[in-house]
Amino acid sequence: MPVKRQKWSKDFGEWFREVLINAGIMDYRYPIKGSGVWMPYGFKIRRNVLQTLRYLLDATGHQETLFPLLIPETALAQESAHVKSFEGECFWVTHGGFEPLKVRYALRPTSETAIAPMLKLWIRSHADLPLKLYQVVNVFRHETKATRPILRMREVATFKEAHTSHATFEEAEEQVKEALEIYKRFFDLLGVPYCVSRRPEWDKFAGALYTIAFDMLCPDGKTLQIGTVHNLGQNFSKAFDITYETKDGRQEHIWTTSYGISGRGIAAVLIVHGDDHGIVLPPIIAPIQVAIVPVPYKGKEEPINKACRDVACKLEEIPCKVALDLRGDLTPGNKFYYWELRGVPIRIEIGPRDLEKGEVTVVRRDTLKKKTWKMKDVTSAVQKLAEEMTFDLVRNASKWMKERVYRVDSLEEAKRLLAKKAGIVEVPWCGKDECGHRLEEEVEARLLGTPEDTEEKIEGKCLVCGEKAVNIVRVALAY
Ligand code: P5A
Ligand code: ZN
Repeated sequence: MPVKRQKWSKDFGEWFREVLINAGIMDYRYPIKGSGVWMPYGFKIRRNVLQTLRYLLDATGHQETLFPLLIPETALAQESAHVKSFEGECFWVTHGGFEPLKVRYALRPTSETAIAPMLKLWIRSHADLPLKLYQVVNVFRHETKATRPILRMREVATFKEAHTSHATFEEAEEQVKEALEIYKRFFDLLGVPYCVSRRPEWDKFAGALYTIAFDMLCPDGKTLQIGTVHNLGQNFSKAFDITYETKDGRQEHIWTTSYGISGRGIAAVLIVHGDDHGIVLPPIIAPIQVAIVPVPYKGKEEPINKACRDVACKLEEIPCKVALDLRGDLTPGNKFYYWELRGVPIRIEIGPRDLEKGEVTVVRRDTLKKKTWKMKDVTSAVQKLAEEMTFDLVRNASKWMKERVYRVDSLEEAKRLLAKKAGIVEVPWCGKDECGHRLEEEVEARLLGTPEDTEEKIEGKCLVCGEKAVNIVRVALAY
C-alpha cells in the first residue's frame, strides 16, 4: 500500500485541486467558472488515456467522426424527454454579430440531436446497419451543482461519446453489452475499480429506455459516475423519423444506443492511485515511465552523468519513455519530489557508490521502496518492475474499494454506514419506485441502482415495505 495517504483520504477535494495544478495537469483558474486548461503534462496523460479508449472502440468496429458544436433549438427540441431535461442546462447562442438569430443554437450538451438529422440522411436500408460512430469533443452543460475541476465542468473538454444504430431491439441490446465490455476493459487497463449498476427509472438519461452506469469510489467515501451506457430504444428515431428498409421491403424505425465517458475517466486514475506525495500513474498511460536522476559527488559529476546517459539510451531502445534529469539548479532531493508529484512510475538514481559497484538504485512510485539492480540488467528489470507495478496498482485499488462495499439488511445499519461516509451500501429492495425514493430520503443518500455485475440469488425483505426483495440496490453518497 502507498506510504502515506492522510491528506488524500482526509481532504480529498483539496488534495485533488492542488495536485492538478502542482503536477501541471489542469489549471482551473481560467476566468470562466467550470472551464479549465489542460496543461502540457496533463494533456499528455489525457492523450494516452484517449489512445487506450480509441484503440478499444476502433477494434470493435466503431468509426470516429466529428459533428458540429452547434445544435439548432428546433433539433434539440425534437425528442421531448431529452429537451425537457437539457434545455435548462444549455448555453445558448442567440446572436451572430449584432443580428439576433431566428433560431437559437445550443452549444451541444451531448450529441444525440446533432447526429440524428444526419442519420436520417445516411441510413436507407438494412445494409447500412449497424452503424457505430464515436467522437471526442467538448460538450457544454450549465451545471448548477458546485463545479469541480475535471469532475464537474461546464465545458466538459474530453467527452468521448459513442452513438450506434441498429435494425432491431435485440441488436441494440447486444450493443449495450458490447459497450459495457469495452468500458470494463478500459477501466481495468487503467486499474480503476468500479461497480456497474442499472440506474433507477428516475435517474436514467433523458430519452433513454434505461441507463447502466459505472461508479467509482472516491477517498472521501462518495461515489463518482465515470461512464454511462444507454439503450435509447426508438425514442430518437421516432422523434426524427429515422427509418430503414427491411429485407422484406418494409420501412422500420431504427434502434439506437449511446454511451459516454468524460474527463472523469482520466481523473479516476489520478484519484484511485494517488497518495500524499502526488499522483501515481500506471506505466501504460505515464508520459514518462522512468526518471533518471544523478546523485552527484564532488569530482565525479561527469562519470555519473555519463552513466545516467548510458542507462537512458538503453531504456529508450525498449522502447521506454525516459526523462534524464540533468538540471543543474536542483538538488537530487528536489528532483525526487518533482517526479513523485507527477506520478512517474519508476525512478533510477545513480550515485558514486552505485557507479563503483556497477549498480543503479531504483525506487518504485507506488511503494516508494528502494532496490538496487546491476546496471547491465537495467532494461529487463524495468520491464519486469513496470509489469509488477501495474498488477499491484490494480490489486490494491480493487482491494481498497471492495473493503468499502457493505451488504446490510437493516435500515439502521445502512444509515449508520452512510452517515460516516463508509462507502457503498447494498440492501435488499422490492423494486418499487416508491420504496426507492423513501430509501433515499431515509438514508440521505442516492440510489446508484441494481447490480449489473453480479448474478446472485436475492434473499431478504425490502428495508422499506418489508415485502420480499426482488433485487439488491446500491446506495451511496454521490458527487
Ligand atoms: C452518452 C454519451 C450522455 O451524455 N450521450 C452521449 C450520453 N450521457 S451522460 O451520462 O449524460 O454523460 C456521460 C458521462 O459524462 C460524465 N459527465 C460529466 N463529466 C464532467 N463534467 C460534467 N459536467 C459531466 N456531466 C456528465 C459522466 O461521467 C457521465 O456518465
Ligand atoms: Zn419495498
